[in-house]
Amino acid sequence: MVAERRAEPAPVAIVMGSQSDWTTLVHAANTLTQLGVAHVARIVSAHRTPDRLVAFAKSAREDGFKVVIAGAGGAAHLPGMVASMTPLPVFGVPVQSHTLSGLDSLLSIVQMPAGVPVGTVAIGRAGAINAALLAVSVLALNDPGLAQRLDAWRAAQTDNVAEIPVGDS
Ligand code: RP5
Repeated sequence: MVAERRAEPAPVAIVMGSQSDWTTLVHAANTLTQLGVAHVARIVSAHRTPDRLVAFAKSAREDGFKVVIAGAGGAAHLPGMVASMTPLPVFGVPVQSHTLSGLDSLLSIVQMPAGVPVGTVAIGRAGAINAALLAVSVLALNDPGLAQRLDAWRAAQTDNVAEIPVGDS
């Protein structure tokens, strides 16, 4: 049976390897919400739910997604596996692990062999936010309204930087 398609599918999929990754990936979701970009978030573990991973990645484009944000920690093969099964741009977020502080996640995600790219961002919250901003930049190429919102978001960020530091000297 062919699944019913939503009239306007969310353009961004956020996938993560575990519920424990959500405290990091929620920052990507919040950033997309701030910029008015619809998204869905799903737990898709490369090793605990491999069939879910294959089903998601193989149908991501026909399901209407334009960009995938994939976050994982430790032996973080989720972003690379997703990228192996979809032509969509995949941004990989290394989640900060307990044992190696996310260096394991970073190296697992960033060291893709030539031919299957994962755009890898910083470890943790900063990376999650930047992955969302990269997704917005991609979508804004064909969405003037979103481009304006992104410009405004960045201008507000600039305006919020005080020139004079506060505190004892
Ligand atoms: C990875 O293992 C997940 O992406 C997560 O970062 C890490 C730990 O998972 P849990 O043991 O917290 O489920 O697959």
